[in-house]
Parts: sequence; structure tokens; C-alpha cells
Amino acid sequence: MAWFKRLKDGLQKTRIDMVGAINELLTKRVKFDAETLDGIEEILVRSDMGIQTTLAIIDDLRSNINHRGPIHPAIVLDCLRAELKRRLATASGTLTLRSDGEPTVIIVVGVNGSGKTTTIAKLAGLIAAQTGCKVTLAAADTFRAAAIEQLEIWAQRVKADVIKHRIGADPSAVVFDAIDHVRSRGGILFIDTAGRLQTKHNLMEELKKIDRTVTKRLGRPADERLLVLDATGGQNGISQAKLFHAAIDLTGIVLTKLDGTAKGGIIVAIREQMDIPIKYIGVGESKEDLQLFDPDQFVEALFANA
Ligand SMILES: Nc1nc2c(ncn2[C@@H]2O[C@H](COP(=O)(O)OP(=O)(O)OP(=O)(O)O)[C@@H](O)[C@H]2O)c(=O)[nH]1
Ligand SMILES: [Mg+2]
Repeated sequence: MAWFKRLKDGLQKTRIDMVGAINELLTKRVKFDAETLDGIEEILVRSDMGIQTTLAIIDDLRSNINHRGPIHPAIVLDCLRAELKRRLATASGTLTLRSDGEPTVIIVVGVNGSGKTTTIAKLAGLIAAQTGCKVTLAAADTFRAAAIEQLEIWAQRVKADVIKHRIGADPSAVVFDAIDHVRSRGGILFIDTAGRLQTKHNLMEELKKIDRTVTKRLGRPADERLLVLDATGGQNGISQAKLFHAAIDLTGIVLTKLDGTAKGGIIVAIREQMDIPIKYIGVGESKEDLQLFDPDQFVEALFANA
């Protein structure tokens, strides 16, 4: 299935609850008055777009839509579509992949179950296919035996090397070995880390240590420090992003599980509240369900057949 169709299907819940609901509201109302705007505001807030962004969008609709004549839902939706595109235009970014012969090192972090390990697998497959680069995966989630096994299974599928230690080992020791491995082998290293709550001080300290180990052993910082955010967590994602960013200076966000939520508006809130590019988005569990985030395409998929 082509990506746009996957994206469209994946965004179905948000499309129905946001664009669909606004369309329905506009069809029912006679005038584009304060009550209509209140209705739109409520729907946007419900989509987790955040109150600040919602109010700015409402202001925009208020000044751009003619209040006197009858409502034309298509015109209002076009205005909203343009506004979302404008707000998301600078929200995306691509992965930094080195071309100077040095290995590319990517640390992947996030809370429990956000999709870190499967995102690594999907990205590894995607990038290996696009660039032909060799891929190594570092099992720096040493908390659970199952985590190491899961990474090994994925590594086999995407034909990557795995660097692992036993369960309970110091994650930084795994990273140390993995950096040595890619310094001689070249290619791309993905470091899989254990899920951790952004509020747990000792776990965040461990993450900083992993980051420092990369910098020390590599002689420069990691090329990417990616936060994998589960879109179904809604506004909580913002506080996750802030605390992970404070710990290791994130270079990008991967927003997963957009298919599992009607609150896809969170992507706009992330853009407005964090100065971190959203690099990839996930709309399902299969390997084709993760792709580069393209703001225009995202908005088009959200408004498709509305
Ligand atoms: N529906 C849906 N499921 C996803 C998506 N991305 C990941 N998942 C699923 O989320 C579950 C957890 O994914 P993992 O990659 O194991 O998450 P993790 O962050 O490594 O988890 P921990 O290591 O336990 O912290 C798996 O069942 C994935 O298939 C997505 O975009 N959509
Ligand atoms: Mg994992």
C-alpha cells in the first residue's frame, strides 16, 4: 500500500474527530458567529492541539472568514487547512547521516512502550535500503532479557549487527563496545535504550551517562538524539519532550502511534511548544508504517475526503 494511503488510514481517528466534526458543525450552523467559533475551538482543544495554538487559529478564522453571509464549510476548512500547513511548515527535519566516512551514531530514548525498539528496526530497514549503509544495533536496554532478544530478532530481519551484554549490565558499557565496533566497521549505529519515565531522576542520570559515553568514545557528540513519543499520550508528550530535552539535548522527535489516537493535533502543539523537529511519524505496526514527516502531506491526509 502506498504511503499516502497508509497515512490517511492511520489518521482516520483524528480526521473523524477533528476535521469531520468541524465539517458537521459547520453544516448544522447557519451563521459563522461566536457560537460557531466556540464549537470549532472545543473540537481543536479536544484534538490536543493545545489551548495557545487553538486560540491563535480561532483568531485567524475570525478575521479571515466572512461573518455576514451563509456558511461555506469548504471555505472554512480550506482556511483551517492552510493555517495548519503554515504552522507545521517548519516542524519537520531529516536525519543527519554522515558522509565523511565517520560512523553515524543515533541514540533513541523515550518512556516505556513508546515504540523505541520497533522504530529503530523500521528506521534501520528504511535507511539501509535507501543508503546501502551497514547498520549496527546496540542493546543498551539491559533491564529485561526480552528487550535484548527483541532487538536481536529485529537485527536478523534487517541484517544488522548487534552489540549486547548480559542482562543487568551497565548500558554505558554496551555503548562503549558498540562505538568501538562502528568505528572499525563504519555505517550507522542505533542505540536502543530502556524505557524510562522522564520524572525518574536516577534513570535520567543514566541516560546522560550513556550520552557522555558516546561523546567520549566517539570524540564528538552523537549525530542524533531522538525522542520516540507515543501520540496517544497527548499533552503529556510535551512534558516528556521538555525533560528529555533538558537531559540530553534532543535533535529530533519520532511521533508514533498516530493511528491509535483521535488527538493527532498534538503534532501541532509539539511544534508550537518545542523547538525540536519532528523527523518521522508512525501510523501502525508494520515496517512500512514509519516514514519521514512531511507537513503538507500530513495535513492533506488529515483533510482527505472530509
Ligand atoms: N499502532 C501502532 N503501534 C506501534 C507504533 N509504533 C510502535 N508500535 C507498537 O508499540 C509496541 C511497543 O513498541 P516497542 O518498540 O517495543 O516500544 P519500546 O519503546 O521499545 O518499549 P520498552 O522497551 O518496553 O520501553 C509494539 O507492539 C509496537 O508494534 C505505531 O506507530 N502504531
Ligand atoms: Mg524497547
